[in-house]
Amino acid sequence: MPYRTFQGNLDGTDLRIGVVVSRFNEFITEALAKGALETLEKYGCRREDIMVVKVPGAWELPAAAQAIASRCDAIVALGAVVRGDTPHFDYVAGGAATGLNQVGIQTGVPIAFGVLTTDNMQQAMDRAGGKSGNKGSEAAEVAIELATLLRQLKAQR
Ligand code: INI
Repeated sequence: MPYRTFQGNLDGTDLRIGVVVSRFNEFITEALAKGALETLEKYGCRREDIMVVKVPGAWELPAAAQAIASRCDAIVALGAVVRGDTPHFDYVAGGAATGLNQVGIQTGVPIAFGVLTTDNMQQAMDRAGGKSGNKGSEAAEVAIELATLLRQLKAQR
């Protein structure tokens, strides 16, 4: 007797995806957004089913995700928090991570965490289309996989 095993896939057709992206460190976050949007389209998401919402900084991402969750099958959250000389980094990065996690759990809409938290700009650039890939693109894949997985699970007894 086989186990009943479930796993999502990368078929983005018919998925409504929200992309919440912060403008702080914009040249990084725009590269993340480009990677995410290209990946969503590559896997079949239609432009009219993709909602892009821009906010000032990573701190504001949870509020934006909360506002659109009921209209999305999954959300991609993108931001770039770069460590400075003050504790501000920890508050902003921690608030974004905790807030997005809470919104995902409370709404049941999966949120892929594509918020970079790095020690410096070079590390951020490396992860926004540089030598370490594009975390926006990876987050978009995760969003599609989770949305398709949850769809399967909801259709099961
Ligand atoms: N927001 C970021 O997205 N990244 C940062 O690196 C950052 N730093 O370093 O301050 C940042 N701050 C702004 C914050 O997200 C809010 O927009 C602001 O505090 C107003 O609520």
